[in-house]
Amino acid sequence: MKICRLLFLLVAVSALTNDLNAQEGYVPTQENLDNRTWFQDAKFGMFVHWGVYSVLGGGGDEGIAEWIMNNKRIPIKQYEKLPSFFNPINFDAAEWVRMVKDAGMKYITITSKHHDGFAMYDSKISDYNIVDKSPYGKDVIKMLAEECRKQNIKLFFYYSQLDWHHPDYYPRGRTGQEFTGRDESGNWEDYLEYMNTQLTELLTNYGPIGGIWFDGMWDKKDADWQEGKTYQLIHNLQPGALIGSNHHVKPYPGEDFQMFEQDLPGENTTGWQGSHISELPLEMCLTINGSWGFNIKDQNHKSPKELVQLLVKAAGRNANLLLNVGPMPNGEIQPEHKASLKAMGDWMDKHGETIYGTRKGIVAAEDWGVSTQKGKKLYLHILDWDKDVLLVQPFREKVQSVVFFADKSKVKYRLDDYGLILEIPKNKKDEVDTILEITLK
Ligand code: FHN
Repeated sequence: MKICRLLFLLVAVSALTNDLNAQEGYVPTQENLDNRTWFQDAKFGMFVHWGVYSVLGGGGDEGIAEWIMNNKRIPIKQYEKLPSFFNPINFDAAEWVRMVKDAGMKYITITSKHHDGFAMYDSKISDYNIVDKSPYGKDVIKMLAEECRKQNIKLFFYYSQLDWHHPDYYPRGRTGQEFTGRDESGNWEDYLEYMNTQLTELLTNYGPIGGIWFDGMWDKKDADWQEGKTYQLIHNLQPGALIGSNHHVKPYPGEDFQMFEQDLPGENTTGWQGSHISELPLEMCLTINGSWGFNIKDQNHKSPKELVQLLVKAAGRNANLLLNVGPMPNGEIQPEHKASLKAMGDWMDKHGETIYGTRKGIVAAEDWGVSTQKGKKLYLHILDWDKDVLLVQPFREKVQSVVFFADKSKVKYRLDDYGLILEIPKNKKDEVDTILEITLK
């Protein structure tokens, strides 16, 4: 059985033509386009960086968690001990998915393999995985996929193209060099074949998935990643699956959404983002504290207010918020992060109507806030404004009514050539987001 399964995988991968660098001429199917709309309506998802690196919890250094192998220059021989310490006995897929739903999130994107090369699922092409190498011995990705289906939450797989463990990830890139202890040799084509085989496993063994979240091309910017072949493979196996790649440049043909790391679209506080904002569905990924993976020392937890405001600011720029947690090695989510997610869920319970299914509104993002819109309903999200009168300009639409979203009470306003002038008395302000609901004629 294992041999013919592997045979099927290898045939599926090698059947592809390999002259495409990007999936030139890619035409998304109607199913894919419908899933893009679903994605844009969903607005809010949970990112999960979980792996054997969580056992080290950052090693007492802030800012490193999933990068500890590279930053602490831990050779493969030593790092390979970690899986034998990884035993998440408290992992409860149902509780995770319930927590996601209670937070108002619609999908999960989890690390199926990160840069350390360790597969968090039952890979047949490599025994460097949670089933073969950890005392836990169970496929957590399978458990999560089943629970997501039960609770109607979509599941995306983060997959690292960068691999500090595989001998054929050669020539090495900017990271994971000689300290790993790998021979200074390797076959890049074999590595790409290996990667495509693992992706085939993820796209054939876990039911319909939301999509693939690639990361790591930036490690070998000039390499021939043959991503067209990979994208075609994915779209052949699951045409509706959405592909995104965190390469920080203009999306390549074959990609279905564009992500921004730790930055709102158009901003570049990290220095990574390209300036290009595509017409594709957009997503901003964000740490809930200062780390992606679990870091025992990291107390830079963002406040629920800050998190809600970033969700709103992203929605006002047509982008989803993919909010990250780094589970602990025992399989639990830190209590501080559970509390913040619950608080966001409470806010979404009351105000979700002004976020889900909307697109950025006719009023552009400003320092005071943003707008979201669904048809004739325009929502002004006033996030940071200490005056009692707000002038929105330009504003050329005809207005039928303006009310405070919270209690539907009337807002005093005047519309003239200058724009829309709105009165916002102090007692009507909300310290997180004062939402005005404008019904356009
Ligand atoms: O190196 C990764 C990092 O570990 C993490 O996965 C983030 C998530 O967007 N992406 C890379 C850094 O750009």
